[in-house]
Amino acid sequence: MAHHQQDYSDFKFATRAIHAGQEPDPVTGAVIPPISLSTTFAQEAAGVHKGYDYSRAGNPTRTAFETAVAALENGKHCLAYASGSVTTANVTGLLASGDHVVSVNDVYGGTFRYFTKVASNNGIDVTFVDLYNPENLRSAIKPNTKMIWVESPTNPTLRLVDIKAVAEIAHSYPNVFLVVDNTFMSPFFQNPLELGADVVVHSVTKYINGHSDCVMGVAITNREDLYARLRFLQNSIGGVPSVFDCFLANRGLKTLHLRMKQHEANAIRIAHFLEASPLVSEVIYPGLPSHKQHELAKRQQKGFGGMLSFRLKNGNLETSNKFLSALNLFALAESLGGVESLAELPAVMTHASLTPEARAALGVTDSLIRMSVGIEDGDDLVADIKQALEKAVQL
Ligand code: P1T
Repeated sequence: MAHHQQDYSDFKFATRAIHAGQEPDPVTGAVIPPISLSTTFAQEAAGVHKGYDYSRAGNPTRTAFETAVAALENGKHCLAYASGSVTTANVTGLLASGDHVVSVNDVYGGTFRYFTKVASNNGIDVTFVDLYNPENLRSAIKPNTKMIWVESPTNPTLRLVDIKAVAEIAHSYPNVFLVVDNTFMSPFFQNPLELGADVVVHSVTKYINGHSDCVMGVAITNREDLYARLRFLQNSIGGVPSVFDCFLANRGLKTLHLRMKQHEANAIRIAHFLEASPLVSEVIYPGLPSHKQHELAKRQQKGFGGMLSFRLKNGNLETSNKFLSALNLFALAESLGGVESLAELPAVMTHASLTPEARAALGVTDSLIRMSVGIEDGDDLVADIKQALEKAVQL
């Protein structure tokens, strides 16, 4: 925006992660984009400026981060927000009262809450559909359907949606656009725009920042019409991230490729360990051949990621709590995607805002444990899980 940014689209992921949007500062030569705290920018004449007028509308540190994320998702445009949740609200702001949304049924609890308790108050009708069979989308679409909302893999039961198939169905209707929440995969393991999505969103709070120290979100698109409207909404609603958070997330994403490889290596080890354990009844990880959609995962994703869920044998609220409290390295905490390992109980924590019926239908039971596998030493993580299982589960 302010000065020419080189096009890195011909470069591979790691090069884009480090260079896109990171041109040395034209004034000082600083190699790292400075934190531009200024809320306002001097103009040469009224309305004549260097691309920035007021920081809510645009800020150089935010531009550096947005440019980098756009390059990682192979997208033209990226907009950053103060959280993943306000990103969801801004994207839903593309709709008007009377419009209809079809959402995959197994969404993040906060997204479910936004659709059912906020968007619905604004006259937006949302239908939740199991998209294991993409054809289910066709029967859910109504004449007033405008947006399809998908997560893949879903949070927390790691079901996949065939994004290409859903995009083809969505685009066979006029004025329907597809949004994919790509938080679980990160841009390193999946690029939904290439599969036909119109908008990709992330909770940057997770893998993109990667260090559990800022809350932020992004939306990426190649569509000029959607970008123009989203940019207008970003400025009008004003849910913009702090400049310091933009700096942190920009620093974090430079190691995204290295972190994702280690998250995945550790998750694969743990998934195999859990699957072999007599104290565990089911392991859900798209990288396991036992996962119902393993073939789709291999085709659609560039890797399997660092998230897994599993059920304790004969598990209930008490055994789940025992297991979670017995872990030493895994913090009992919500969130995911940071370098440190976390474990949680979705039924009571991240997915408590689903109705009990919705949780039961999805299999989000009191025995379902979700892990965000960090990048610590894999041997240490397996040993920690082993001792906690032995404390919690008696056969
Ligand atoms: O927390 P926030 O940055 O507002 O992002 C919301 C969000 C959106 N999409 C997905 C897939 C998410 O997982 C989240 C946030 N999730 C958690 C806090 C969690 O522990 O699952």
